Amino acid sequence: MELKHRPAQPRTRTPRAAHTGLDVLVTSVASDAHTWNLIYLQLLLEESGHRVTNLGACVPDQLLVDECLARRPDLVVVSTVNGHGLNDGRRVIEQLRSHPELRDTQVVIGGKLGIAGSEQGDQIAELTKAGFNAVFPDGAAITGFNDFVQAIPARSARRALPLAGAR
Ligand code: B12
Repeated sequence: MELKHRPAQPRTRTPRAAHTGLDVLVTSVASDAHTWNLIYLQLLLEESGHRVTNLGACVPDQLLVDECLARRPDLVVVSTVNGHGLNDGRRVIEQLRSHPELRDTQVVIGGKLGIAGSEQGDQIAELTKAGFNAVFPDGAAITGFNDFVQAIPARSARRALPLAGAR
């Protein structure tokens, strides 16, 4: 619907944020059909000024790999809540890291990673060892995730780094 009267333009402009926002891929894993976790993460990230592509639930491994290779996101956020996160996560990160182009991509995983009562400490250790940059189990404060994301420079900014510091 077209607006007949345009609302008045604000007189002042919000100063541009120093952080220009990241290209983020939000995804679940092949076995997981839950979706509200993904919507939550998308809204959270968009609210902080990031651009989100949400692949949705039950994402086949190869689709995730293909999307990462095609989009080269600054950050991949894997969410899983059905209790199979440890196995799914290990398999997915192994496939992503097997591509040289994705070895340095920031990839995190979070949610209800195992079934109730399973050891969160072990899950974090295993998933980190498998190649995730960070693991956010259920119950972890969301501020930890926000701080982690905020510390990632966008790829455009990384390209502009002096060669000595670039990876
Ligand atoms: C709705 C629901 C469903 C719906 C999903 C519909 C849909 N379109 O999403 C349906 C009916 C399909 C479903 C199916 C199943 N479900 Co279900 N489901 C739920 C329920 C009731 C709510 C989930 C929800 O939407 N929460 C709202 C979102 C916003 O919150 P969230 O998912 O908890 O995510 C939060 C955090 O985990 C965190 N988070 C998540 N990911 C990430 C990632 C990062 C990086 C970070 C930082 C944070 C983060 O942030 C979110 C906000 O706090 C929960 C129980 C509950 N009360 O949580 C069970 C639950 C998740 N389901 C469960 C199970 C077992 C199943 C089934 C296996 C049941 C079955 N036997 O068929 C199937 C699995 C299907 C599959 N293939 O995955 C279990 C998982 C057990 C576990 N992990 O210990 C739960 C916990 C129920 C229970 N108590 O047993 N489910």
